[in-house]
Amino acid sequence: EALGPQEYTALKMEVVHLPESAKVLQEKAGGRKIFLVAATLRPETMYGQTNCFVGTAIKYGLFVANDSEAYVCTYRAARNMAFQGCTLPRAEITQLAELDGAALIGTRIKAPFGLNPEVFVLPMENVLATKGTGVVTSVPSDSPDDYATLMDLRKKAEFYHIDPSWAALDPIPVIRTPTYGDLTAPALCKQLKIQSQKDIKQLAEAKELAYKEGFYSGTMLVGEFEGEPVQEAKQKVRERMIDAGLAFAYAE
Ligand code: A2H
Repeated sequence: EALGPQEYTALKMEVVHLPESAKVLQEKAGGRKIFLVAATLRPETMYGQTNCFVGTAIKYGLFVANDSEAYVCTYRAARNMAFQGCTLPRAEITQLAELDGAALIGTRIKAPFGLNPEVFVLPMENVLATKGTGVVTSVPSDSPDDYATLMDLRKKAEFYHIDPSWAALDPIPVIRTPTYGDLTAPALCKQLKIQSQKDIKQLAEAKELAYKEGFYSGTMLVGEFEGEPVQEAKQKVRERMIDAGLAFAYAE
């Protein structure tokens, strides 16, 4: 756990299609556009999104951002956003609806900057209700947790109550590192013999290694900053997303 405040990038993933189980969002949104908001520490990897994760047992709310937009995230995150001025002014919180993460599974959303323009919402066991927004965008090329979870979902689609087609997008090379090549997370999962998202200890080690190698030695393979070191591209990609209205700064 970091000592100072974590500076996240809150990614606005606009809902394109809701399953029956999540129609309450549309009914309560008052005509506003609906976004799942995902907190990430690696904005430069967003080109490689293949899906998005929620915790099935976590409670999510639909919160007013302004007259034309509403955000799906935990109540805790909405309160932090309100105090940081990301949603309604004067730290006001207006909740329009509440639902379990399970109801969101199968929602189709836009993936800002993603080479796959749209992705599906899928379940992840290790999503913490007490961190970020409770929504995690998935980049299996560079996040060992995301890769291990995606492989679990593919192996046991029925067990996880998902349509196999929702987990069909493959990891996309986004960053090249000298040690792990173009697909850092799959390489590390193989090396550390990670079998599933339940291998918490090995995943913590893989996450650390992937983060350090990517940040200090990684080079962008795609996007506007192709060829640049991750250390330089990271902030630039973040600014581009914020300037485009696709993300905002979120700290906790
Ligand atoms: B990261 P830290 Cl490519 N529960 O984004 C579990 N994990 C969560 C979460 C929650 N409630 N909220 C955010 N996260 C994930 C991208 C990424 C991330 C890559 C590589 C590593 C990585 C794509 N997923 O994180 O404990 C989010 O996943 C490892 C550093 O606050 C977020 O960034 O340090 C990261 O964990 C924040 O974790």
